[in-house]
Amino acid sequence: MGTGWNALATAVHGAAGIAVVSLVPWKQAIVRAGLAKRWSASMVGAVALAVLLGGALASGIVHVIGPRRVGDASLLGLDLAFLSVHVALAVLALPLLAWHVVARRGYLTPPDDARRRLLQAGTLGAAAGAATLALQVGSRLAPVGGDRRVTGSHELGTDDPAAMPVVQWFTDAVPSVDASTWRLVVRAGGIDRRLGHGELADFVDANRATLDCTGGWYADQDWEGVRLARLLPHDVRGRSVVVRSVTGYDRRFPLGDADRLLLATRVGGAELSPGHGFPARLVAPGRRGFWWVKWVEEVAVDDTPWWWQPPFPLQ
Ligand SMILES: Nc1nc2c(c(=O)[nH]1)N[C@H]1C(S)=C(S)[C@@H](COP(=O)(O)O)O[C@H]1N2
Ligand SMILES: [Mo]
Repeated sequence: MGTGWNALATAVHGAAGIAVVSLVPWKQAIVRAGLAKRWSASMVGAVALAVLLGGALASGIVHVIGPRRVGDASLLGLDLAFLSVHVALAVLALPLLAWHVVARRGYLTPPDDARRRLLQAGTLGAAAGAATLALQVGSRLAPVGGDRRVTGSHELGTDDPAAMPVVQWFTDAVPSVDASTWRLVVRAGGIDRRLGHGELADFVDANRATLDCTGGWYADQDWEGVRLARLLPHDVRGRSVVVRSVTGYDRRFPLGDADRLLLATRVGGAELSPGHGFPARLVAPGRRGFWWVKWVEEVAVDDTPWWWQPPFPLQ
């Protein structure tokens, strides 16, 4: 699941980047005329925007074709990969971009020019699409930047969990969980079921799955634990299942996914490390890393639609 959409989203995103780069020669005249004027607040904003976008484009390109990391630095627990720099600069640029567009409204061309504009945009889109395709085919034939997935992520720590990065959302940190007092609570149909670590570790459902972090790396591992569906009553009713960490971090899934979701207690044949989610962490095949809730303490079925949550974890 998701792989087709991921590939499409990655391709569209790449094509948009190429389109922006290819517009630079055309926009140069406008930029030069703008810079010739007296310095104003809006000009400072435009220059800052250009710097941020330039940096975002450069780091995006380096992520695709270049080395994987900016040294070994770690920022707020995130792996400081080129992709993180790319995302950070793009997020910083967003408010400036909105302001720039609003401030320049008066420069927009009159409506009778709309047809020509549309044709230009269409041509640009098609050309950027063709260039992206050529790049993708080209990088298959002559691989640069090493082994990458359709999401653009680089392989790191496959079959070697100790070499796999430990990643938290910047709002979260590795807790120390005492397995002797820890209980998994499963709430469904008005009944709470509690399982201790020993009980949970008895299950041997296995799944080889790819953890693919939006920070730009992925790893294949052999995960072992219990399928969520096995913990729920056979006649369970509800629309979604929410999986919550001892830290409060949670993600909600369609109830129909319970069969594919694995609550893992082991990886690569050994107990999970604290960083990777001890005593139990979710394995959500086909979904990006941020769905793989670590340090799970609660699994609850209710009638909330699964999409009733922020697109990214915010807590
Ligand atoms: N409780 C909790 N689970 C979490 C996160 C988090 O911040 N808190 N981060 C997610 C993200 S973004 C990723 S990529 C994976 C990383 O798993 P790992 O640290 O085992 O490599 O955990 C996910 N599970
Ligand atoms: Mo992630």
